[in-house]
Amino acid sequence: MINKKLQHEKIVANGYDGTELTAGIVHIGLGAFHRAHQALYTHETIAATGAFHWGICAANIFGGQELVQDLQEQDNAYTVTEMNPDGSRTVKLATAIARSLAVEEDRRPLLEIMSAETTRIVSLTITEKGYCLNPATGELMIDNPLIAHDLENTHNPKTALGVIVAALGQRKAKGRLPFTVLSCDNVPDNGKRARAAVIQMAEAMDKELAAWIREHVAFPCTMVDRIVPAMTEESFADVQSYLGFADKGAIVTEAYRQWVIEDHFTMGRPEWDKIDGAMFVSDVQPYEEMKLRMLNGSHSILAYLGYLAGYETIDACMQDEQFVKVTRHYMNHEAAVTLEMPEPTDFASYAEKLIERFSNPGLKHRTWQIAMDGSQKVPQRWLNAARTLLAEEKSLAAIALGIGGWMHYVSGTDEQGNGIDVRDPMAEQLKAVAIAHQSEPAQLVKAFLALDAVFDPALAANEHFVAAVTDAYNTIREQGAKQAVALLAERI
Ligand code: NAI
Ligand code: CS2
Repeated sequence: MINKKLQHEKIVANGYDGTELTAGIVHIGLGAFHRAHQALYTHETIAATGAFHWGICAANIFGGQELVQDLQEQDNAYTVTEMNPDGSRTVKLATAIARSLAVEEDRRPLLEIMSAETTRIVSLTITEKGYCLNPATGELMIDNPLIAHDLENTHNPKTALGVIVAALGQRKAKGRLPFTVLSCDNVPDNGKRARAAVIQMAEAMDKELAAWIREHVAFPCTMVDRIVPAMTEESFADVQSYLGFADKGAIVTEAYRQWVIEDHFTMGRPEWDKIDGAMFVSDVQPYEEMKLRMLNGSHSILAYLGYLAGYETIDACMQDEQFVKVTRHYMNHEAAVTLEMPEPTDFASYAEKLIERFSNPGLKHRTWQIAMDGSQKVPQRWLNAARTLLAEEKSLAAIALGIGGWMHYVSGTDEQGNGIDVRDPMAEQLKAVAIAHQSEPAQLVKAFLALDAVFDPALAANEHFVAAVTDAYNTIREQGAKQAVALLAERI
């Protein structure tokens, strides 16, 4: 039964209370995004189709234990507040999560559910770093300590990859069909990368299992889009003041959403395309690249330059005309021109829609949040476009400014001399580079570019690229990020 407080006149309830569900989907990564995107899509699909066997069992394997407890206290039901650009909001009740699990130490309860007959899909939002891939090459980082642990502890692995391999091994042993692995992270070719990572992991554990996975398991690619900022005390308070009660599982997002899914599932899938914004296609790649370069690439430019300029949120950046001008220029002249789409695409309208979405005053999306894990995000958001622009002898001034901003940011000190809380799997290495070369900017830029987990050697050796990044880095160093953006805005 849904907690009574969530049955409320201001909440769109959508018809069922969750008790009739069985978990056809196991989701790993019960964070903000899953609740506002896949779990809501699934909720609305079940409400529309009555397919109660597509309930979700959502698990956290790294952190997020408190959220699981909070959700369990309200029978895993929670509200999704959609903030419209005009300031109005729609609050929806989501009840597709049939069960939630916190499996911090012992992964075996999760493995049991993943190998159950009823589980047909294992979906993931485990962040870019959760795939343990070298960001520049996409290869599994076999010497990553977590991977090394899993290769020794195949029955109680720590990583999502290890858990997937172990669960597939159990299904094979029991003669069960394999579930489909559905990556919903902002990773290019996310299905292909997840497949390569899982197969490489399996190869190191059990070659026969690896061959079975290669032959039988589907890893569809997806493009996922919905801006979902991490909840803050202010956003919880705002939801509470609107609803009149506290919802510890609440999430606040925009009205916009999109989900493009490669239609390749071995044990069926919900009819997600019954719901607005979701569609099944045969090839996701062009949509995914467009979104990664246009939306996420802009986000990262705004995150690094905006943070250094003292803007706490993306909507605050968008109140600065120079930031808007540089973002628009980046999208139209450094991202869109590098994309190849299967059909004519109106990039300029897409860019304007993104500017509208970024400007939504109802979304307090912190620049600090987006700046997180930059070593994993920079290659896929900017560097493919950079390579194309260099080959075509086109300017990449906005990308160079983004990279220069990233280098300042990960050095760990802001323009006022305050420390920056840099969250990144490579944080220590990045800081060491900055400290070693702090008095020689040109060397510092070269040393950052020499990090081959982020920049490939050919790019790092390209003199136009090095010159553009060095110039951007120095401008920020001498004039500050806000002025560096203004100077670029004047030139474009
Ligand atoms: P979040 O911080 O709320 O949740 C992160 C989730 O990832 C948690 O469930 C955590 O347990 C899990 N996680 C972290 N490191 C992990 C690891 N090494 N292995 C396994 N699980 C791990 O973040 P949020 O907003 O849910 O975003 C998660 C991912 O979803 C993003 O990294 C991105 O790839 C994707 N995404 C997010 C969007 C957003 O606007 N928030 C929109 C589109 C995609
Ligand atoms: C953001 C994305 O955190 C980030 O790095 O750029 O999570 C962004 O909000 C989503 O991709 C929007 O779909």
